[in-house]
Amino acid sequence: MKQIIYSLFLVLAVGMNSCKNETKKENQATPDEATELSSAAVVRFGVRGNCSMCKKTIETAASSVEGVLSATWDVNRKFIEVGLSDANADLMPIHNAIAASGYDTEKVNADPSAYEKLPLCCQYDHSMEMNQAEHDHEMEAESGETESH
Ligand SMILES: [Cu+2]
Repeated sequence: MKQIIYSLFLVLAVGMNSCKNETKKENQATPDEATELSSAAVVRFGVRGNCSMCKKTIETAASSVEGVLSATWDVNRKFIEVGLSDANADLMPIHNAIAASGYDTEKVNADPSAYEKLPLCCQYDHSMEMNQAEHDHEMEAESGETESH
């Protein structure tokens, strides 16, 4: 239990320190809210990034694509959930828009010059795992525990 609490704290602390000039989180739609739209399809795919500034850039890029109703990027697990007006819509324009803004997706690598222009704190690791499972952070904490009696 302690480990889980510790790792949650660690994730929060890392997230808060990663960008000093990050803007306040606003209009955060949860995945649950998005799936309640009965006429819309929601798709999920991996996108790399670091912080809430990245989140804003990624979501703005995805939202600029026609047919995208909502876009919510998960900072901890590195994926985006995109609400589509048409369930059969081609996803490549969304991948391309995100890549053009400087971020790697599962299918398209970031435009290198856009990546270079990102704030230093947003220049994420290109080997970062995308679409992470929820329990991954628990495992990281295990190695850091040095308890003695
Ligand atoms: Cu960032």
